[in-house]
Amino acid sequence: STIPAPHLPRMSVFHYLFPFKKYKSKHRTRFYYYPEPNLEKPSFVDGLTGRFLTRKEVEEKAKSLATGLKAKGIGREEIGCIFGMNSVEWVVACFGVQALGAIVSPANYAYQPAELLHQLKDSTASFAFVQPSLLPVFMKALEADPAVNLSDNKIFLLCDKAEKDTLKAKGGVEAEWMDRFLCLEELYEKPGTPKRFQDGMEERTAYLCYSSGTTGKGKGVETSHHNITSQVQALNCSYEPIKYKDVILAMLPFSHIYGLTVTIHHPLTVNGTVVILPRFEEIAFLEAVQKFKVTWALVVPPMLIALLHSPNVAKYDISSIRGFMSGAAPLSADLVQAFEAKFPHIKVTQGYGLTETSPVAHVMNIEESRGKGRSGKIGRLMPTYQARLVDQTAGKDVEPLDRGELWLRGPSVMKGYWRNPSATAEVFAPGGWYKTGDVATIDKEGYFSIVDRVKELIKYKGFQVPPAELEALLLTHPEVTDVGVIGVYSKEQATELPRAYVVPKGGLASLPTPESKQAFSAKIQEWAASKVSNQKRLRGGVILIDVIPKSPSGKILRKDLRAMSVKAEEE
Ligand code: 4UW
Repeated sequence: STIPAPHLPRMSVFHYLFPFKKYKSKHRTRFYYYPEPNLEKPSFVDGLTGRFLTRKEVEEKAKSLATGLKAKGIGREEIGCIFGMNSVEWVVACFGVQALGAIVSPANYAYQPAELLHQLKDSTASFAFVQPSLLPVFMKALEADPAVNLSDNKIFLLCDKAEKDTLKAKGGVEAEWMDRFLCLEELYEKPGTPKRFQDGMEERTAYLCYSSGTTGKGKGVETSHHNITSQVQALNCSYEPIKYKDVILAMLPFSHIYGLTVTIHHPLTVNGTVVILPRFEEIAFLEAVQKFKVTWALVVPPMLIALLHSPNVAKYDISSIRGFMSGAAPLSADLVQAFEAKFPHIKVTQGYGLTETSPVAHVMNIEESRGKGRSGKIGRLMPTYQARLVDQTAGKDVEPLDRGELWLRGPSVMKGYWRNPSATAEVFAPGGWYKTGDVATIDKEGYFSIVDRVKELIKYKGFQVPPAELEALLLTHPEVTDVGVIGVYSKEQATELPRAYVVPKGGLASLPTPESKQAFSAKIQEWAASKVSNQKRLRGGVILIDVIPKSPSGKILRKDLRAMSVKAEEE
């Protein structure tokens, strides 16, 4: 169990972050802002151009957008997809939807049409914001299925008027799209006063991020307003919180709960400044750190590897950084030590969590970890959370210090999977315990370590890669009879790599020479790469085998495939 967060606000995400006067006197506590908000301070800065929005501007634009959306006939509780890389506009679109009281379903900008289509259909999105450069993927997704409920007047460009005009001047199909769709600025109308939530409305869904959970394809994770507000409140009461004077770098995708909560919502509660980069790119990162004197960055382990080995770091002044917070994938003690030895002024710590837990459930305090032999551990439980370690087969808690599946309970655990009661029932145990599918241990002092994963998921550089999705795709290839996909760990890259074990049509015998086998593997690898987003590519290779190991009920025995990969490594 754990300490409670002092006060859990029961209000919408929008009112929590941008409280209006009437609300203030009744509910305001010292935890909202730390210290008083300076409405004129840059809140979100474009890390490439330096263009920024103050807190007041974000609020005004969001309210203007909400009125504009309403004028287009979009109502509360409708679902709006945001399909774009991190940008200042992304933040405005997000809070515009929240000010309206509708739901944001953010989509990964790396999606290929089929992946995007799955999310649009499954979430039943009825309006969308699309970055102009992603329109070709977006339009292809729409063309693939006319049943998607998105008409031209409910598709908006995630850009300002100047960018729209530039694209229009270029001509071609882009210019046609610019004529068809409105951009954010063209939507703005007189800012209204967002409706206050009545009691219980904070349990409404605010976000639908997509996660495969323990098995199968991506599912919409219903994150309520209360889930998010509880989470940021807990973050402010835990570890070494970010502060007013911090400059926080946001380069992890906003479409993932890690970027969404930790780099948009949390900094707003302390009125920190967020420098936005569309994605992690070494030189852009170093330039932004130097130019904006970044103090704190949210990362995934492969970014630390890239910086550790980069010859470019020495050319920039990165002395402003006080710490990196890593999450979304295992961070090894070796990597932390190597990094801290090379950059002694940077403290590296990590958190653990899931889309389903909004996301942070554990976090390591830097002072408790440095030089105390605890690097590699995920830290203690966050305020508001309760945890159990459970023996799956016996169905009861493990003995102290033994390993067990991590079960979590608390106000930031999702409501469930969107319109998917059977998947929801599968991951919740009686008493409201959420079964994470990760195996953990806890030491005598209360520090947790993740030691294994019992669910199907593969993580490539922090991104989810659902094996079932790749398997379903590969089975559609005419020369593939059967397939099983697993993740293989690469220490050099500090990430898992998706690997497919494939049974070729006609069996292994149909490819008698090593060259023919190699050519077949390469063909499958390339074919898959053309169909999926970058992170799902089969970077761990395509291995040809005669039969995929399966249980009597026909379930792929991934542990046998994993054993095969370990054996091959040893040879
Ligand atoms: N060590 C080992 C870790 C770790 C980990 C996650 O895509 P999702 O659903 O969600 C995330 C959440 C990222 C995140 C969590 C906590 C945190 O503090 C933070 O910011 C610092 C970011 O990625 O994937 C969930 C799965 O990812 C694995 C684990 O298997 C989990 O079930 N995972 N963090 N530190 N594994």
